[in-house]
Amino acid sequence: MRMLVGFLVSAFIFTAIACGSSSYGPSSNPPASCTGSGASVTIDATGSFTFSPASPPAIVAGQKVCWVNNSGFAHTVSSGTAQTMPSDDGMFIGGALPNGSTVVVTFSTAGSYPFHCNVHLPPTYNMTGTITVNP
Ligand SMILES: [Cu+2]
Repeated sequence: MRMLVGFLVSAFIFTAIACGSSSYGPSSNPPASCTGSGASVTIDATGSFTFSPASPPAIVAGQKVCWVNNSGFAHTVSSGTAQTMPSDDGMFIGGALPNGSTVVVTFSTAGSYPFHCNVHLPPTYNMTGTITVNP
């Protein structure tokens, strides 16, 4: 029995270490990633209902931003400042960001692009950020 417990602990530790690497077994689902999206900036939609970073370093017109959600919660990437009701000002096309997904947006025109999550709205949440696009 003691050996079995030791084995299980070892197996758990091995599994935990293995999950930290970039290789996954055929039956496991790798977490969503922005790797390979070509994006210059990655923004994490978190389980504490924030975007991280909320205001990433400026990109240049024509570059991409990738939002990734491995939080276990559903989020959205919606254009404009957050309102108390779901809203989207249409300055860019984001969309639903369910757990395990990514949204990649190409920003072709210089400007300041606020974004927010339409699930986690004020006054309860402040799930917002801004993309700055330089010419
Ligand atoms: Cu959200």
